Amino acid sequence: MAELLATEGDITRLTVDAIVNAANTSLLGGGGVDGAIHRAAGPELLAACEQLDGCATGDAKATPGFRLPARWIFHAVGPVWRGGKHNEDELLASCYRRCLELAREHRARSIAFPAISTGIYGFPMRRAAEIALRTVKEHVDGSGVERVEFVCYNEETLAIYEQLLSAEAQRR
Ligand code: AR6
Repeated sequence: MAELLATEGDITRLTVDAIVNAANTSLLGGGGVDGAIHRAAGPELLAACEQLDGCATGDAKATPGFRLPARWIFHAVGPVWRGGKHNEDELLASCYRRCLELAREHRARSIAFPAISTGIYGFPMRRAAEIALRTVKEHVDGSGVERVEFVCYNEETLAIYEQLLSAEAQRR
């Protein structure tokens, strides 16, 4: 089983094989982590994204990392939270699963995820974190990924991930 850990910080600064972006269906940039990634990666990223023809919700597409320390960016499109009865959980899980598939295709052995959909898209944090951890645990074996980092943008998010990870460690 791969190492799973939670850290606090800015995902754009991480030296990992792949970072995940919380993008929108246009893949042409936005606010939040998407804006930060486009600023840090440089204008070549937008040019690469323009070639991708958008991305469906629940899916993910890869580009190089350009000026980032990370080699790849996997642009995942999470669901907008609409109360929880519009397939949001499944679509969010699908983002994590698709990113692990992209990791296998691109031979990425380390990957860092932000908390997809929990900012501008309004997905409740704890529910999103549970889905993130469960989906990664289900699909990481066989992906070739050895290290998964859940990057938390604030202390509250970190506390949630750490609690879920330690509960998991006790169960094993
Ligand atoms: N590093 C790590 N996490 C971050 C960073 C960062 N630099 N910046 C924000 N976060 P959001 P979404 C956290 O809003 O909810 C964009 O406009 C943030 O605290 O970035 O999926 C896209 O273009 C939150 O926990 O993404 C879409 O239109 C998490 O990242 C839309 O926002 C995700 O917040 C996507 O919304």
